[in-house]
Amino acid sequence: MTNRTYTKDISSHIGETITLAGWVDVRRDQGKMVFFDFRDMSGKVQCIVLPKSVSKETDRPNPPTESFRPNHTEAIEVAKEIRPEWVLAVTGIVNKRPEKNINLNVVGGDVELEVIGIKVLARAAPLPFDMSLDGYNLELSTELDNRALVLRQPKVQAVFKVQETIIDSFREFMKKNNFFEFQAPAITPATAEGGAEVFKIDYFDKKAYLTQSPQLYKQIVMSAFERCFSVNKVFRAEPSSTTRHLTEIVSLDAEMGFIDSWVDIRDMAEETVRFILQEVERKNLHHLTLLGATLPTMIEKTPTISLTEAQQKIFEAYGRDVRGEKDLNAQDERELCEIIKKETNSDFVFVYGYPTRQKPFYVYPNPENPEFNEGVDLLCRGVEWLSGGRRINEYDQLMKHVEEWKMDPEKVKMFLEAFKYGVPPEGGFAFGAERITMQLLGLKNIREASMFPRDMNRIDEKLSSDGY
Ligand code: AMO
Repeated sequence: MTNRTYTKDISSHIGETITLAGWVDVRRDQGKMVFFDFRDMSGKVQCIVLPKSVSKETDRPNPPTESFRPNHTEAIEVAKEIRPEWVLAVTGIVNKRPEKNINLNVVGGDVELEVIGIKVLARAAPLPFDMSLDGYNLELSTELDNRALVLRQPKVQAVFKVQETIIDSFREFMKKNNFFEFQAPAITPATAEGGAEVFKIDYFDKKAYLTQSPQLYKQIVMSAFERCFSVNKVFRAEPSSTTRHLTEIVSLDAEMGFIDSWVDIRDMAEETVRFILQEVERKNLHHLTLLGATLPTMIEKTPTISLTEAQQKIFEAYGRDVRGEKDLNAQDERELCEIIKKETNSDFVFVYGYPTRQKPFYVYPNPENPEFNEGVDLLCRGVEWLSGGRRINEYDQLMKHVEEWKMDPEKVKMFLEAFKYGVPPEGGFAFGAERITMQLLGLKNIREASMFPRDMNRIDEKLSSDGY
C-alpha cells in the first residue's frame, strides 16, 4: 500500500492527515460518536469518528492515495457497521489526546486519529470468543483450537517475538565464533539417539526414520569444517503427554573440533546461553514486561557438578535417596535447581558424568572411570535446557561402541567413514528452542511456546480426547 503510515509512527504526524491499515480491535459507541481501537503490525491507536468533520479539507497536507478518496459522510455510516477483526484502511487527522485521556503505558497512547474516511478491505465473521481477553486468559485447548485467531493477540505474539530473538541470537553467536551453518537432513536411515522415541516412515519400499537429532551429520560436517551449527526441525515420538515434551521441535545444534576436554563444550554452551539472555533483554524488554517474565540469573561462572554429587546434594537436602540412579528425573531436576539457587543464586547448573551405557554410543567415556561419560547437561529453573559433551573421535573406539550398542554399522557408514580418516578431539551441544522459550518466559506448558505444537494428541486438530 502506498502512503501507508504505521501506528507506531503517528505521534510524529500530529496535525497531519494520514492513512493507516490494519484490524479493528474493539468498537465503542458514545452517543453519535464511534470509537474503535485499531491495530497494525506495529501497535494500536484509538480512532474516533465524529458525527461531523471538524477539520477543514483544505488544511490537509499529505493527501491519501488516488485510489482512496476519503468521504466523511460515508465513514460515519461504515463506522456503525464495523466489527472486531474487520480489515480497514482508515484516513484521518492525527490529534493530540486531551490531557486526561493520555495513556503513557502504550505506544501511541498520547494521540488519536480523527477519522475522515474508511475503506473496508475485508470483513470478519463473528468471533468464537472475546478477543479482548488477551492471550493466556483462554484455556490452552481453546487457544490451540483457534490458533490462527489467537496469534493476533499481543501477548501470544510476544512469546514468538522472544523465540525469534532466541533463534536469531543463537545464530549470531555461532557465526561470531566462526561456526559454519549447514542444513541437516530430516530423513535418516538410523536413529542417532537410540531409544524408542523415533518415527518410522515408509520410504518407497524401505523403512526410514524422521531425524531425532542432526547429531551424526553435525559430527560429519565438523570433521570437514571444524566448527558447525544448524537450526533444524527434529522429531521425537514421545508417547507421553507432559508439559515439556513435543514431538516436533526446533533444535539449535553446535559442534566443534580441537577441544582440550568436555569443559570447552560446557564453556561454549554457557557463553551461547549468556549471549541469548543478553539479546532477549536488549531486544524484547517490552515483550517480557507484557508477559510479566523475569529472566533467569546467570552468575559469572555457572556451577558445575557431577551427577553423583547432584544426587548426594538431593539426598542431603531432601532426604530422597536417588544416589546411583542412572539419570535425574523431573523431581530431581527441580530440587537440584532449588539447592543451587539457594547456595549460589544461580538459576543455572551444569551436571556432567552420566553412566556411559545409558547414553548414546557416540558420547566419550571418562578415561579414568569409563563407567561414566563426558556428557554434560545444563539445567535451569528445574528443567533441562541443553545436552552435550565430548564425543568419541577414535575410529576403533567408535566401532567398539557400535558393536556394544548393537547398531548396524551399515546404517551409520557415512558417519563412521568420517572418523576413519582422522577427526580431532571434539564435542558439541544442542537445545530446543521451545523448551528455552517456555523456561525464559515462565510459561506453564511447552505448547504455548510452539506456534503449531505437535504432540501425541494434536496435529493442529485434536487427535484424541486426551490432553489439550
Ligand atoms: P537431547 O536428546 O538431550 O540431546 O536433546 C537436546 C535438547 O533438545 C530439547 N528436547 C526437547 N524439547 C521438547 N520436546 C522434546 N521431546 C525434546 N527432546 C529434546 C531439550 C534437550 O536438552 N544429540 C544430543 C545433543 C548433543 O549432544 O549435541 C541430543 O539430541 O532442550
